[in-house]
Amino acid sequence: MVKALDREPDSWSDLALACLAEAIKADSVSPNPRVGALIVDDQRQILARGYHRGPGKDHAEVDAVKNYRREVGQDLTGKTIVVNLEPCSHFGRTPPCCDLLIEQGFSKVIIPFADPYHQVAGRGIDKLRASGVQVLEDFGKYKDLAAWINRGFLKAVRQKKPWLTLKMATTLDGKIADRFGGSRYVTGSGAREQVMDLRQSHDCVLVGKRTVLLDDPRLDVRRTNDMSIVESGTCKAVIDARLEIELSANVFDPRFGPTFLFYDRALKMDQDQSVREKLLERKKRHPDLKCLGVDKATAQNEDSELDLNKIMSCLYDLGLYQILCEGGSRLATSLLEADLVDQIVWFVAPTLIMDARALSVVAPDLHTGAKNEARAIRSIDQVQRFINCNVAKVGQDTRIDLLSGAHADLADCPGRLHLIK
Ligand code: AOF
Ligand code: ZN
Repeated sequence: MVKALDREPDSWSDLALACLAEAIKADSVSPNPRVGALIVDDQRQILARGYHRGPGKDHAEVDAVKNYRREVGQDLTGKTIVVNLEPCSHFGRTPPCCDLLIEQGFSKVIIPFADPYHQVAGRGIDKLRASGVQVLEDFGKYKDLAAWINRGFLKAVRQKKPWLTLKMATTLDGKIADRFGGSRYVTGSGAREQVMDLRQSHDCVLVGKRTVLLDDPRLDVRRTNDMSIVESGTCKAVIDARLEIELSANVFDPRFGPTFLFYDRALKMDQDQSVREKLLERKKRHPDLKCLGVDKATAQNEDSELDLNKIMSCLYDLGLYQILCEGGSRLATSLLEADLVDQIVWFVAPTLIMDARALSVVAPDLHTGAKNEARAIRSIDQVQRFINCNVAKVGQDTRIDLLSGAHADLADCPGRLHLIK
């Protein structure tokens, strides 16, 4: 996944990029951030590298120090360390990194920004400076990329909500399936390969009931390696308010990874034996299945859906900070209406279905019913607008990367990912 830089770093900015390349060697480390570290000398030569491999494992700084000792020597006096997050100052799963850096005699620490995590939040910087270590908050032109690779962590720590990416695959006329629900292979193999990357780099794949009923997706990661197929599971979240998904569905197959099932909390367990039985059956098939009861958005409305804000909060509480929603149209529409979408990856195939009844990618009128039709009528000045960050050709398809207006500061990132990947 990570290519070595093809030239020697000639500025702090290039070291910043090399540091980010270390950080993203780990795919998903939630609830922790992706962190890389470089130990460099006065000539800005990289002497040792390190990165964080996941909760409970060494922090990047510790990994780099261990690698330095193994590969270079014991004395770190006067060295500089480049880290893509403020060194921690707290006893968490591991001891404070700032103490280690002080003990080892580092003279300079270069970071992009302070860690917003409440246990750190500037204390690491203060402690280092109080001990005479120079701390520079300077990742130059790569400060936004540093924020991008930790967008899940940063949003979760600041807002107690995960980062939500919506993936769409449509025809030119905005259809995700034909009128019979057939949706396989809207886009080509290149786009599907990129969806595997998205699944791998997110902590959890979220889908609605209808997608499961229509497609019975596995939502796992499949890659072709030397003619053989390598499969790995993903964590999945499925919204099935009334427990209508068949027990035999792939989302309940433990071979494809852990699953969270969100259902309507108002379903009466004691009164309705079948609800209890359905939950038990599902847990029997999938030992890692967690069933979570959630309130409806509006209790008085029968048609109303589960409260998506609550589901997002649950995912946050579970330590899942970067969520990929893979449909369907109803869930996507509701997430967009609730203003919960941070990023959209939209694949468009060069095809037209030309059937008005084919399933549209976002279509509120399908589920709000006639009584809510007035809500669905919007004039052109009421459109939801996104920032167009990057457009790329993927085989015959087009990938459009979009961000919500709240993330304008990250708008250049999707087009610059090749710098670190
Ligand atoms: C990491 N890796 O390389 C750095 C982190 O409880 P712990 O020990 O896992 O600490 C997690 C916190 O430490 C994390 O939320 C972040 O604020 C800080 N820095 N974390 O996982 C690292 N440098
Ligand atoms: Zn640390």
